[in-house]
Amino acid sequence: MVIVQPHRLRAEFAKRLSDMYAEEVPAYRTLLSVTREVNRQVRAERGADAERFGAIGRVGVERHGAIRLGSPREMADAARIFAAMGMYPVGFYDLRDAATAVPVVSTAFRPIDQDELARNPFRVFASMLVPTDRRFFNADLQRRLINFLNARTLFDDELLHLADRAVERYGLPVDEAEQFLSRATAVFRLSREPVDRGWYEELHAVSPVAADIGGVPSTHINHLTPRVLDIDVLHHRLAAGGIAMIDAIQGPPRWCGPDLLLRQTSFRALAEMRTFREADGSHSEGDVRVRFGEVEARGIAVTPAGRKLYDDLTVEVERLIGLCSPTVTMNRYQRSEFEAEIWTKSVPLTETELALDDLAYFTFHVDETRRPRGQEPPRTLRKLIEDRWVSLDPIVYEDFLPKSAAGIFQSNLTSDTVMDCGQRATTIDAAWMEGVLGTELHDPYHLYDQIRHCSLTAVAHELSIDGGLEFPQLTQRSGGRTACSAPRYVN
Ligand code: OOG
Ligand code: NI
Repeated sequence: MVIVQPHRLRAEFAKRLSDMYAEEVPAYRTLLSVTREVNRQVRAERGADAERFGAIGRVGVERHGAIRLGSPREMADAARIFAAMGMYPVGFYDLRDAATAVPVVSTAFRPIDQDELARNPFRVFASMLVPTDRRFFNADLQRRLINFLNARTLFDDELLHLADRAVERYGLPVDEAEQFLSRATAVFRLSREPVDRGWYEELHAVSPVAADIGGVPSTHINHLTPRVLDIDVLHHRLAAGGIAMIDAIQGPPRWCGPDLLLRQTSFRALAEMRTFREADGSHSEGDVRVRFGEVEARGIAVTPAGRKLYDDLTVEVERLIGLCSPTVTMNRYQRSEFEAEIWTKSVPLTETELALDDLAYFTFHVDETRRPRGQEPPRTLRKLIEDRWVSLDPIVYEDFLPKSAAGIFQSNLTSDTVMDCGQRATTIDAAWMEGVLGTELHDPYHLYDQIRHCSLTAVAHELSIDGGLEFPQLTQRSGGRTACSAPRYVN
């Protein structure tokens, strides 16, 4: 019997969602075609270098989606659906504490093995509303919101059952795969069901995101994000083409050193018609602006030290810009030039230096052309790099940035979240989220560290460095490291 394996389910699901979203939001189609054009151009200009952060085949189909759920049960159900497609929760993002607070906590479902990422890296940023957070919702609203959310079913039993079967059998027979994919895609289609005006507006007054999640009886894909090789060119081209872009590119600045982490930008949410049910039972049409288009450029994953440097620089740039204002006001271009200047002074300018300072993640391999002959190999990674025994390849950042995520949420809302800062936050952390999901919540640093570790184990083996090679490592969580293995299965 032909079994459709998880990576094929994932690729097909991503494609179906993308086709559906392009039908629902025509501007997304424009975004895709401009993205393709820019990628083609960058490839023609930079040749093989354009593929340093991923083969063009991967980058061309690469998307992330964003979904917003209401309750622990919905989150746990989503985890089952994504597990069927080889997507596992990675990272914990608390957007309630961001400068632009949003009443959600999030994780990202994504493939975690390198071979799986290479096959199809589709990932989904999944946010969950926190109705128990008193800073946003008073006791009465919390109770009614939870009742509303508990009364709805986003993922039906048949879909969940198919998902569990796919996990057990590592895929599904063709007919069941079809069932699974069409049901899973349908969950995220924009519903035409009337929305209760009073309820929606009551939540909207607290937070537009709360209304988008808890004000309607179903869910929908919020946005899908293609990956572009030059985000500055793309931003410029879309803006010049009359698409209302948000001003900023979120994340690191454009600068002369290696691309790090993630840079994102989006076009403003578009008005979509929805039917509302009024208090007297009559129906009326209205505009809702919640869904938008986003695009992203991915760079190298950073180590905890690299991340601290990034976070510190972000704060420092804000501080310096704050010091200059209001005497000097900078436009977007001046601001990003200023930021790039600070980066150039503070961040190593080459991949090799980033590796030597343990600021970013790479895989290493013995460089047969440059490796010194007739010498004993050194025992430290530093010496192996300095003496050119090994060359390095960047490990791509596969995750998200909470500040950018909060910025993306907020930049697309028409009003602010109302918070009562006198109230205490409910304590919700990664361990809590892991309990909700009922499955391991992976730490992104450990995933990157493991990829680096495996490549260095292979280097040590190849160079017969007995007794091991010295290189930076994270301290392991309980449960330990999984073995470095070849791909678990073949196409
Ligand atoms: C999610 C916003 C975060 C990103 O790319 O950082 C996000 C949302 O709007 O639901 O998608
Ligand atoms: Ni996004």
